[in-house]
Amino acid sequence: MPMDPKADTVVVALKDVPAFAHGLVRDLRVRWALEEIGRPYRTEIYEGMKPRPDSYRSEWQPFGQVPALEQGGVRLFESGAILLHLGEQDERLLPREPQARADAHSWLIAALNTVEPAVMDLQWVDVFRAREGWTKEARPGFVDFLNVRLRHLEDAMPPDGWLAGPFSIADILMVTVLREVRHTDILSAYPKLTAYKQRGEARPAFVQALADQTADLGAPIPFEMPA
Ligand SMILES: N[C@@H](CCC(=O)N[C@@H](CS)C(=O)NCC(=O)O)C(=O)O
Repeated sequence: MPMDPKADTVVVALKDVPAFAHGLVRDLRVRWALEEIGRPYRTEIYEGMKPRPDSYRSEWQPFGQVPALEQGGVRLFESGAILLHLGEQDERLLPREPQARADAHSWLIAALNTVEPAVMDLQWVDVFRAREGWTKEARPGFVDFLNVRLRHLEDAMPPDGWLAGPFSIADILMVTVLREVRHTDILSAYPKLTAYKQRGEARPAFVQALADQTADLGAPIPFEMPA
């Protein structure tokens, strides 16, 4: 539980992804949320290194990405939208007290729209375009920009507990975004962020979600960026 081949909730995920993506693929966010509320789900799996078929783009996700979710005859995509959808269904994911709920909304969008772009800039130069000469020149600027974001997040982070008070979908988003810099030691300068990420990763629902995702992913495959 909650992975169940007979479940009517479907999470679209990937298999056979490169090592740098193993454990980071964004269906983890959806699996984690479903684990938190004990909602059974099954997965529909696509090949990570092949373009998804046109039918996937027309029927599930217009950009061919994962995750996507089907539940009760409704399909949706974008991890943030999926988590908001699930949060509406269960207050263990989205608190009902007005200020806590507003905080959860704000932090969820901040994770996606303020912190993750800075993280992705760094992934871009370190992983996706690592072999291109311009990345050496661009990297210090991207690191500085990410550090500004992380310093402000560190300042706002409670010493223990969660962004909106109770644990919420905002934490699923923020913790999974912070995991995306695992190829660097950049987080070690931020003790509250480091502890927060560890608190998230210690939750039984996260541990189970990651184990189930890892089982679906298969072994990491070698990945060579074009020279
Ligand atoms: N903004 C999207 C991003 C989804 C995304 O980047 N998914 C990656 C996996 S983590 C993907 O499907 N990559 C394959 C591709 O873009 O073809 C979300 O949060 O759902």
